Amino acid sequence: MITNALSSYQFYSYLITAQYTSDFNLNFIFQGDSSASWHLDDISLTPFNESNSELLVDGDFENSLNGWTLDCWEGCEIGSSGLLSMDSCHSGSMCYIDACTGAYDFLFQSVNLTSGNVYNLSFWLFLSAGGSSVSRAYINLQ
Ligand SMILES: [Ca+2]
Repeated sequence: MITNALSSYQFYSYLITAQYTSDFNLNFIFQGDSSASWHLDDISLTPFNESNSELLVDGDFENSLNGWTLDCWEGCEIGSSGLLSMDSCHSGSMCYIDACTGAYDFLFQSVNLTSGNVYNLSFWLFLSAGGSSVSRAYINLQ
């Protein structure tokens, strides 16, 4: 879980070992308020030491969210799932920002991982306006 106080883009990188062979959902779950937006860009998931073997589609959000599924919690107003933005992106023209106020919006993509293999997940994340006590980001692969 990542909380507030990201005054600029931060780079996150994790090594993950698949516990079994299956399709997994890579989930980004954001909770925010009306004053701040989570900005997400340049997501990468590759086999360890194979940085040219990208498993994700449109991890840089330059291709119209192709490959991604968006959703929002029922506590959000209808239609308030996240969206593409041209504001304060890490690279290129577009990035993903959350839009739900007070509850959660979701962004996920399915990837197939092989049992015992190690993967490197990385992404850039920025919270505009400093956020608040309700600004949280959850990232998981399940
Ligand atoms: Ca981008």
